[in-house]
This record gives sequence, C-alpha cells and structure tokens, in this order.
Amino acid sequence: MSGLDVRRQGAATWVTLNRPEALNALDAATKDALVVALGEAADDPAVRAVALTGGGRAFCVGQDLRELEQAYREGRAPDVGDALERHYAPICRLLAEMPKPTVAVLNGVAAGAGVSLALACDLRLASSAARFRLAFAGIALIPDAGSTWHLPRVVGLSRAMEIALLGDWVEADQALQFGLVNRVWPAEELERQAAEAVAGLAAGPTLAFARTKTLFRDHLEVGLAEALAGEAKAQIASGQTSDHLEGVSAFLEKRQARFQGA
Ligand code: T3D
Repeated sequence: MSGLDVRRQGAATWVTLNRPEALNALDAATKDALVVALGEAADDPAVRAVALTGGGRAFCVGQDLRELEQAYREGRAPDVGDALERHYAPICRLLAEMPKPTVAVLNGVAAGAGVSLALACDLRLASSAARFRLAFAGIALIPDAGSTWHLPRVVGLSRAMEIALLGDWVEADQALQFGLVNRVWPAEELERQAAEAVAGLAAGPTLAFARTKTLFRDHLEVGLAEALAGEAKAQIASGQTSDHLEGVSAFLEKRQARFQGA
C-alpha cells in the first residue's frame, strides 16, 4: 500500500505524503503513487494548482533507507540509477514542468530527496516548525532528484555549497533568509494560510502561469535576444486566451477577475 493521500480541494489537488511513522520516507509504493498522482494532476485541466505536503511532524525525509536495509546489510548497494530513472527524475520533472503552479507546503522536517521535491516545486510555504537538511553527504551521496540544478538557482551558489557541504540544519527562519522558502507562518497557521494561498493560485490565470514557469526556467540558460523572442511568442498566445479578455474586462469594470484557466 502506498503512503500517499490525494484529494481535490476546489480546483487544487493536494497530495499528502502519509507515512508519519517513517517521517514520510519515500518507499517504492509511495514513489509509484506519486508519479501517477502528479501525472494525473498534470493532465487534468480541471486541476489548476498542486500542493505537496506531509502528514505528521515531517514533510519528507527522502529515500526510505529501511526499504533497502537488507541489501545494505548484505554489503551490496542497491541500484541507485534505477531509482533515479524510475522515480526521482520523473517526480522532479512532473513537479517542475507541471503546467500549473506547484507548491510545497512544508509542515515539518525535510531531508535528502524530501528537500529535492520541495525545491522542484514553484513555491515553498513553511511552518515555523519546518527545518531542512540535505543529508545526502551523511550517506556519502551527492544531492540528487534535481537538487544540484535547483538548489544553486534557488539560493545561489555560495548558500548551496553551505547547505550541501557544511550540512547543518537550516531552520525555518534561516530558510526564509536564504530564499529557500517563500513564506514562514507559525505552525498553527500553516494549514489555513497555505490553503488560502493554494486556492488563490488555483483561481489564477493558469495558462499564463504555465507559460511564466516555462519561460523562467528556459530563460535561465539563454541570452536576452532569445528570451525576448520567447516572451513575444508566449505573450501572443496569452493575449488570445479568454482569461486575458476577462482580466482586462474586470479591470475596466472595476471588479475582481474570474479566471477560468483557459
Ligand atoms: O538509494 C537511493 O535511492 C539513493 C537516493 C537517496 C535519496 C535520499 O533521499 S538520501 C537521504 C535519505 N535521508 C536521510 O538520510 C535522512 C535520515 N533520517 C534522519 O537523519 C533522521 O530521521 C532525521 C534527522 C530526519 C530526524 O531525526 P529524528 O530524531 O527526529 O527522528 P528519527 O527517530 O530518526 O526517525 C523517526 C522514524 O523515522 C524512525 O523510525 P523508528 O526507529 O521509530 O521505527 C526512523 O528510522 C524513520 N526514518 C527517518 N528517516 C528515514 C526513516 N526511515 C526510513 N528512511 C529514512 N530516510
């Protein structure tokens, strides 16, 4: 059985990693279910935002090391490449390339690939109880599941080095200072504040959000001329959406826009 709960809340899908007894460590069944749930959310036009969170006191502590215990005890390292190809790379790409906003709602501790999943999301909203440790170095691995790509881009190279090599816990307030998370609320407020933020994103101009995500990521690697050309193409398409008409009409009529994600 997988440790994943998936529920719809309005136009948002909430995906909860729910193996609290193992701090939501990622076993094969949970990763399989996560690939499916994120794929379905990506393909469903009625879903206009995706939130990823954890049940209990943790967000996610990365790979379930106990699942691999027998192999390690027998002195043979499991095939990490297989896990990366089958699970971690698809999960990372589904979150990062999802054609709608993705939000990590960080209720508690995040370690290893748990940090990687949070980094693959567009936004990270945290409880004051959240804390972060890359943890890969503790088991002599490199940060994977997209962390080598995302972390320096999110916090800058120097902070990324600090987090990966010094390996200290990053507490919520420091994570905010580093830009590792976007918001921190007192633990008791997280659920309400995050629900409000996710609902707001789900009511947003979904196609424009999707294009914004793609352009920000793509344009990290290109020169200005190419970025301007990319913007022009995306803006022409955005200008032809019914949400664009609605947004301008709402402005002219001095009312709140009611976007349909189309
Ligand atoms: O092989 C591959 O596929 C490579 C891929 C690697 C990707 C990665 O994610 S590598 C990083 C893996 N994660 C870690 O190394 C973190 C390991 N966990 C910890 O260091 C600690 O649990 C924490 C510092 C995060 C929290 O400590 P604490 O004292 O608050 O809790 P705890 O007592 O250590 O953990 C509570 C339970 O969760 C405990 O179970 P038990 O003994 O009560 O039955 C513990 O074993 C379990 N747990 C914690 N982390 C994992 C885990 N079970 C399986 N896998 C874990 N990663």
